[in-house]
Amino acid sequence: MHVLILGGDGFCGWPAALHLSDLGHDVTVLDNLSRRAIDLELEVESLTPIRPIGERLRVWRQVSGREIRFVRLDLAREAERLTALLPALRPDAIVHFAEQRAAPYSMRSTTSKRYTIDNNVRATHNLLSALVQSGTDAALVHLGTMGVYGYGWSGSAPIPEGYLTVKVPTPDGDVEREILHPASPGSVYHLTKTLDQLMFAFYAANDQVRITDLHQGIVWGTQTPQTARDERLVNRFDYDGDYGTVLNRFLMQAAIGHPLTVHGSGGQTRAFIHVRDMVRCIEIALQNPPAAGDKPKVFNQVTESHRVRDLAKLVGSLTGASVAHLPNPRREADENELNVRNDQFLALGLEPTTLSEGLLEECRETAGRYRHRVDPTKIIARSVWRAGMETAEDILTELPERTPSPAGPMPERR
Ligand code: NAD
Ligand code: USQ
Repeated sequence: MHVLILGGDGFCGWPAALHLSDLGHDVTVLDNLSRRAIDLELEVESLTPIRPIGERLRVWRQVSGREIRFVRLDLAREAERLTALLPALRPDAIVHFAEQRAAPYSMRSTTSKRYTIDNNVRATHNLLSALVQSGTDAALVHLGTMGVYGYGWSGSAPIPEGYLTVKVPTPDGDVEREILHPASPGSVYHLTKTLDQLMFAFYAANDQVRITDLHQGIVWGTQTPQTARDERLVNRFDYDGDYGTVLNRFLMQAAIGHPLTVHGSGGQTRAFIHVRDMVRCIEIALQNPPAAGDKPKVFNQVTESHRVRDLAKLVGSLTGASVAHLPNPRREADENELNVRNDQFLALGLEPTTLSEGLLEECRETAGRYRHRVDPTKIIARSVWRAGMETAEDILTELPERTPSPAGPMPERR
């Protein structure tokens, strides 16, 4: 298959591109490198020393003998170029990772709210309209989010995969209908994913575009067998208050001797998936596209759910890290249940990597190995959901000289 990976320089897109290339698919990566630009804006760097995209692709050719092409294009702003590119590339499938994906960044300022809406909504719509206009019959796999369902909307009822069967009262009695699960976004970022869903429903019905939407949980871990083949292929690891996600942040915090930053009570329950399982899910989704004319196929791309405070307890028990309960900069339920159906991926052969298998390895191999690259002043989350909400002060402003860690002594500071 020729697979076009949109956002293929990012945390999920890069390992997915290498995984598919390793399987023998012909891969083209498209990216506008905006994520690297946001690092510069926020004055942060990936914990892992990611290499420029040209070097990444050169090294992959050296170690695998396989070519991955690269196109630098802004999906939100270069619709005409995209429309011309698709018939030239003739992809069999497209995987769409290319959106601004951090909820805190999307709430940081009016400018970042507008950027997130403009970037994500236009990118998705430009893609759909370019597929139609160019007559490109490629199966589309999009990365959505568990957050489209909201947290707590259905209490302890299992969250179905995309659609809900409801009874609609009519004068002649109730009729059953299958509807998109009600959307309940918790941030401007999550809002863009709920808007994406409506665009997919429309283009699948009107233009018979074949679409799979993967409602993914929080991805943890860093490396896949392919990104681990050479240090210059290393995947990115975000740890800062905007882009760092909770479990990877806890691992980084444990590695430098920083207390684990639990927001509020830590009763928030979220769904998780390891990066190795994420790439396998992309492979499975590509093998099982819907037929033309079908409604979008939705998979819940998650393997396990945990409360934030339980994750902190687990990481603390493995590493000795202490826990700090900080004011929550987000408006979100303090406690919620989360019961997610993920039957489709399991039935199609996904074998989940559990936290208990992967956590220590991740502490040692990544968070521990690169802990000297942490800037402790970037750890506390300070993007608030409403002006005036309380945030915490820095807990550390300098890295401790030596921190006990499963990875051994601390390397030289940068
Ligand atoms: P990321 O920011 O690391 O990668 C996104 C990539 O898309 C970046 O390389 C960026 O430069 C590129 N991009 C953004 N806008 C673009 C545009 N207009 N044109 C071209 N390229 C553009 O994010 P990620 O963590 O790899 O997430 C990938 C997708 O998966 C996102 O859509 C995200 O919402 C979804 N997702 C991620 C997670 C997670 O935990 N990381 C969880 C659930 C869903
Ligand atoms: N949290 C803490 N301490 C921290 C960081 C986060 O307690 O140091 C809490 C947050 O308040 C929140 C939960 O942990 O309750 C999850 O936060 P997160 O930053 O790990 O994840 P989130 O903002 O939900 O976003 C991430 C990805 C996003 C993806 C989403 C999947 O950045 O792209 O869509 O996970 S999901 O959460 O399932 O919707």
